[in-house]
Amino acid sequence: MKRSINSLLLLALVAGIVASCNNSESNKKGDQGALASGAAEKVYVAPGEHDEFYAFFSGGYSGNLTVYGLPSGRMFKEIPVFSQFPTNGYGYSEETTPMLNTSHGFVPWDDLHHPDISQTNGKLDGRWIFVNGNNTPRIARVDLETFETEEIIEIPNSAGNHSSSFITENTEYVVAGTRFSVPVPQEDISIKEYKGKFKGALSFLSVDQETGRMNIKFQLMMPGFNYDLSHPGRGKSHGWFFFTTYNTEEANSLLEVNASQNDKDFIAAINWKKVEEYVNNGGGTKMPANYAHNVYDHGTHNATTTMKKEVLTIDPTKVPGAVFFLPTPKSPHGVDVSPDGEYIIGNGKLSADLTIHSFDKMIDAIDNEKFNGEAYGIPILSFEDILAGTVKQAGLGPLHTEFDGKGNAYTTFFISSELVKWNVETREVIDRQPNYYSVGHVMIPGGNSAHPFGKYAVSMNKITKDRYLPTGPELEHSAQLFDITGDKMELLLDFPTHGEPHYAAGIPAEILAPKSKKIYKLEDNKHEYAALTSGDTRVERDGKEVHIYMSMIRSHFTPDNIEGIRVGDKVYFHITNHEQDFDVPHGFAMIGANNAELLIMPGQTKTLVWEPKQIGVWPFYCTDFCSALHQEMQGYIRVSPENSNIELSWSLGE
Ligand SMILES: [Cu+2]
Repeated sequence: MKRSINSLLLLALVAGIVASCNNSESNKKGDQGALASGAAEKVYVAPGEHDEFYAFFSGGYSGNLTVYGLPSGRMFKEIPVFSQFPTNGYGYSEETTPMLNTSHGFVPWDDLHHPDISQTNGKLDGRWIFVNGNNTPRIARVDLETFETEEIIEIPNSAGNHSSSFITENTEYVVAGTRFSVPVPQEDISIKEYKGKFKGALSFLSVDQETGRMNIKFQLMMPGFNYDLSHPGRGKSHGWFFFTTYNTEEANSLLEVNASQNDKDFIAAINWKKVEEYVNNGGGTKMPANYAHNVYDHGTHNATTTMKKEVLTIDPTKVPGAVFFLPTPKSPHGVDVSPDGEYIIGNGKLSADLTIHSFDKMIDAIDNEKFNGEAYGIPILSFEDILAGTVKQAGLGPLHTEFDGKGNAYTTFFISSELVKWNVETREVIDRQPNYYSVGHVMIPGGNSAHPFGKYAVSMNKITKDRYLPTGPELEHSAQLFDITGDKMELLLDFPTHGEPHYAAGIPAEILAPKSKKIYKLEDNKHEYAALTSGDTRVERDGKEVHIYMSMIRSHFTPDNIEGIRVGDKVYFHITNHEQDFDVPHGFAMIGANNAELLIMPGQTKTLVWEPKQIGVWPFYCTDFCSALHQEMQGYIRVSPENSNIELSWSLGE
């Protein structure tokens, strides 16, 4: 019977059948009626009032992180992380381009999947949010005072950095697990040699508790499966990390069929405290590597890149008691740990049932060495020994689970497009609500911590058709907000999200809002090219390089007229914003610059490079409407022929 359900599921997946995706008439009836006005009141945040939660959504293939308010669904900000962002010049200014350096060169894009907020004792502390770059494996740290990307570290020996970036309950570690296994070290071999030769690196990045700085402490070199998602243990399971696998078949072609053969794949249970102890005692093998570590400094307003040359690798069979496989049906995607740390929920995307493992039973089986075989020397536990229970036939295509902190779990079902609420102890389904359509992740603020804020659940849906006015063949993806305070979930709101929303992380506004930075103090500006007073402004020539030390304040640049620039020069505009007032950035754009603009925060210095190719008198201007005389905030640069002897000069108010 199970086999036939699995084959049906597989068929549905392969054929791309999306259930309940097309009946807009009945949907409209379902959404409205008596409750519609009540729902509107629950999401209404009156003009001038603030939302209760911040929600950070991954932008998927936009490479960015977007910030929304809940319950209003209003978008507050887009934070550039892995992609160049013309809106504020990130990845274009001289100060920020180093953030996008990698061992493959400058890579101004990535596919951002899973945000996770830092924790202390299993509670969200709002210091940082970590996100992963999936394509060119990277982990970034965004500071939650400035909402700016402060650090990006590349992950060597990894490919498709998908089971990332999740953190332990005191932010000791951020993990970066590979989805694709690859030869380690990379070599020129036949792809047919996959089985046994490819490795799956699971990287543990330590986090400095003062600065947030990351460092790859060790990489576990696991068998060549696909490591899809991960979650930390907490409470009694603190010290453990759990990763789902698929393709335990180690197929290298037509995975939709060939990686769906085994009835069960694994959740890899990693006792990271044991590995850490092994490493601290000198264990592991240092291996040559080449990866970029990019750090942004808020004092100098500058990012720097360091290329690292070594990484510590661990053979899991050398650390007894540290790594085990938990058999889990079937091609599991999400793995989610209950707030108390006891239940490890594996969602086999080709299984009709949800599998709930017991941490206590797992420890008992390990202590009694009740193993049921091994894979590449790693003990496999027996499914029956560790199973706490199953949620039977809860839906089709389970993906992800979050918790409300009141004993309930909320699981998304991609194929049957629904959110299902069930009781963690009794495994009984309590409620189900349709999603519009093809839901991926669900987020409850604090849902990946020991202390969720179980008021709202947000589903992130892959398909949006017929929910909004059409905008050509593509619609923005969609999030749906549910009130989860009652027995039944209540759909309150649809709102669009930018790019492809994967995971999201939510946090009460009262934790973040009071510490949000309002200006950069000018006296703390340590930028080497800053002009801290208008007296510091000047223009200097060094061969063909010209450095303009410029300042800006409402509503002029100092200087605003510059002569003596020549065709073939490389002109650096180093511009310091002298405002010391909240929310008064100025912009800067130069005609003909093969670049974006700059957006410079109060007290900050940023640099734009311009290589003039044509003689003439060329204007620049402020791009951010800053005052009644914003249009007057402009200037000119005279460009003379390459061989001219016009003297360098600059002026204001003459
Ligand atoms: Cu301005």
